[in-house]
Amino acid sequence: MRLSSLTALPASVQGPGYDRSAQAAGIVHIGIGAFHRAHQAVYTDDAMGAGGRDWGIIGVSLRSGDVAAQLNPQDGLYTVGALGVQGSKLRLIGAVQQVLVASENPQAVIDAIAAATTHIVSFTVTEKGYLRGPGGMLDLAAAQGAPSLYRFVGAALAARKVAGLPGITLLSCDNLAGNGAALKALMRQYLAARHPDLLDWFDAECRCPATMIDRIVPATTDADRAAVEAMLGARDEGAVVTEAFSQWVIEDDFAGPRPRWETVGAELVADVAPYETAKLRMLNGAHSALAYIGLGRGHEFVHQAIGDPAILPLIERLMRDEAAPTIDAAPGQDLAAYADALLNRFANPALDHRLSQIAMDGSQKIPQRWLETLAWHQVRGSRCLSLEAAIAAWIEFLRSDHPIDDPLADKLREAVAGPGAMELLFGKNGLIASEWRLVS
Ligand code: CS2
Repeated sequence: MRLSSLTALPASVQGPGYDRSAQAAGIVHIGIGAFHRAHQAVYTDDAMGAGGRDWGIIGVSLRSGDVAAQLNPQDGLYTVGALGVQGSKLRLIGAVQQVLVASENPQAVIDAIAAATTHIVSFTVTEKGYLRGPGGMLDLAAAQGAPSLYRFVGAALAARKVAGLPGITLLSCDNLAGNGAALKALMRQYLAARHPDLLDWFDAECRCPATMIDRIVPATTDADRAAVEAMLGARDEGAVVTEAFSQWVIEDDFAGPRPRWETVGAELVADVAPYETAKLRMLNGAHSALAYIGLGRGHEFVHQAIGDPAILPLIERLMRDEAAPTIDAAPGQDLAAYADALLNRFANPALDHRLSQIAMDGSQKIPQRWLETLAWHQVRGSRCLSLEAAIAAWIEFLRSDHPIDDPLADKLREAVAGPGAMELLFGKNGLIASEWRLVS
């Protein structure tokens, strides 16, 4: 039996605390993967449970029809399993109303963003989804080509302006440094090329707040779906599993109404930068190092790599001695405690988080995770032995027979094939743009 036919939930499973059928959609989310379903959709579900109205989510997949096929037959419903050392907890999320596939029905996506009831368009399109080329500038050819977030948002903004509707908030929930400002700059480059008449309206009416989003969400496996089925008594093709921990820090700068996420655990702040920088350089920086060093030592999961006595001290050093000193902490932000908490989360044996999932798209992740830390130390003349080991492990990984899933895969393979790999990757005209430069 499919989840949608379930007439009553088991007592242990919490369901939506509001009338789903009475909610309009206020949010369009582009990139409705497991991460969104386990993170922002849960906060939004909670916000509606706490009395917020009309914050239903229309999910969009840019290319693949997989999530639509999982969720639409279930009326958008799915479960989130929080796996902790103390056991797991399942809940049913009702915030997602439907999933559109942009490559199949582009106009529906534009209409959803242009609807008067929509106030927020949020994004988890991963680092490469922003289509940044050299120097972090928009790759305009890619942005105008096959389904890109820019095309849909650009067309919808034009429709909103013509209809005399207010602007909207574009909320990046990806692991980019300064994600709000980055999205704004990229969107402006697109508009300048395709809809120059919208630029002033965009600047005046729209907002792009920065966010720090955090929850570790491994790709769902068949075994996870079977375990959920046993607990739920029904088949949930859209199930996601995650850790108990969740954090969301959001810059409080919205164009119009927003859910009261701050009443359900999110932090709305004036400046996200210290949290975002700490997360990128400590959590994600450690993650990428664990991935390449761990895979090189034959591990499969994060909890195995962090449990390797040859790796743990490197990761401790990376977080505490290399990354933490580069962060201008906010009042009350305790980076030593943050590192302790991260080590515990990485060690969670209930969460089979694949190193190969993190190893994907290294070219898009490494600048903000490692190279900003290295640049900070470079100008001060200090070394980063752990990050140097991590870079060496990445190069070894690129040289190994692991499949390389990265938009620059071919160029990376070529760069590391012969001598001078460091120069070709990080030299003056190297493949990876960064403030940090190899000095020979
Ligand atoms: C991970 C992140 O896959 C990766 O590269 O580092 O997805 C990480 O799990 C999340 O950012 C945690 O919030």
